[in-house]
Amino acid sequence: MRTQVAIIGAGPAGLMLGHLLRAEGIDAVIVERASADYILGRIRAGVLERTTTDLMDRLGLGARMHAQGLPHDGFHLADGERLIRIDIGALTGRQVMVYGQTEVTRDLMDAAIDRGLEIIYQAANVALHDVDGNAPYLTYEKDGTIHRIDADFLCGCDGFHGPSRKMIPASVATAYEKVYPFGWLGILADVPPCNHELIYANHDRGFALASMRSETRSRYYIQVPLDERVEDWPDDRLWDELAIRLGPEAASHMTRGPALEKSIAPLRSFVFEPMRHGRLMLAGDSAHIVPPTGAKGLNLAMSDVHYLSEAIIGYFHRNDREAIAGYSDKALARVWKSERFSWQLTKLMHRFPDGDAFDRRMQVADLDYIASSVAAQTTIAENYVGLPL
Ligand code: RFL
Ligand code: PHB
Repeated sequence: MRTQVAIIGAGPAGLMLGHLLRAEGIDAVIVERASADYILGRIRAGVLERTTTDLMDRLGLGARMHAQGLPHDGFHLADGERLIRIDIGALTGRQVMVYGQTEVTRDLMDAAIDRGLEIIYQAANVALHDVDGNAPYLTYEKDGTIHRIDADFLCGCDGFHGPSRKMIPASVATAYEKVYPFGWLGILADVPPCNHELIYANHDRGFALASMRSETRSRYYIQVPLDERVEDWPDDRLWDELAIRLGPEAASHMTRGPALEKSIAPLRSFVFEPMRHGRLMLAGDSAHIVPPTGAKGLNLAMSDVHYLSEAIIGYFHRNDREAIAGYSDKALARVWKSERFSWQLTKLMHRFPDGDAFDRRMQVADLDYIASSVAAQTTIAENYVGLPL
């Protein structure tokens, strides 16, 4: 098979990239290791920046998101008894949208066939070849046969563990990484949220987050040590811990229910430079990871593919080779700003096992300043709602 752009990975990055290219008449094929059901069963992001919702709208795929998603004007930072509301609506004139990654993915998957975007699911042993020559291609196995796709460009949208990033030689690359000494244990349950907005809580026993997917489905997280096991957290223990960490006011509105999903995710900051090598471009989690505290991972994947689609469209429609060459720097400039925000919010809201009394005083001073300064709240709000593309 021959196509213009072969995309590895049908997560949000790969699917959105495929659609943005198809909307400009560029041929694209997505090769995905998992099945569609498996991808739709992964519970991940919940908060969309305006930049992300604008991309869905531009493609004409925002109808269900606007009907079912929850626009939010603000969120809370809690520290002990104190609740600081960040009024993102008043401070930035914009909102975020609470609409699950699962739903975004479903909307993009459902529209693929109609728009001529082919997705090959359950492709095993995907391998990239000749990425620094003029005729790159990939191979994969399906139904006992080896298939080959020749393309002008290969786009690695295959997440943190995919094969694409490994094709960029160490001699030209730099990886920056910070691994945090804790993870997030998440629970999804069909119960109404305890607050109509998100609450990020810094408690003596560790961080907690009250989030949601809809008015009847809640998503909560707690900070746990890295060696914690999900089996050690039966539902009752987890609800008890959430009630303590989120504080009496939130706890009094918290409805308990059986877990639909429960899992632990490690926290990491990671950036891989450059995001292009020859005719291979990386986008989304394949090139960078942020800790989930800032709700930036999915949104960064979307801004990457916005820049990447513009570069590829420039190449095919205007023979603009510079755009391809400039993709990495352009994407990384926004990536690093989101990395900074996610890292700062993580440091502000979590208890670090090696943290001392001074570190804690710094958190309290920071939160005091945020509580009293419109400038500080504006900084948080404009980062949370999403920096301009
Ligand atoms: P994905 O979603 O990981 O998709 C990559 C796809 O590539 C496929 N793949 C392969 N395909 C073919 N061959 C191979 N060898 C392959 N290897 C892998 C995989 O099967 C998969 O389908 O990456 P993408 O598209 O870059 O999207 C990134 C986002 O998924 C991620 O950044 C967010 O989920 C992060 N995140 C959040 N982001 C936000 O913007 N807001 C949030 O509120 C938010 N909350 C979260 C999160 C991530 C979490 N976890 C579990 C990591 C909360 C959590 C708990
Ligand atoms: C979520 O609802 O899953 C969620 C919300 C906000 C975050 C991270 C995760 O910062």
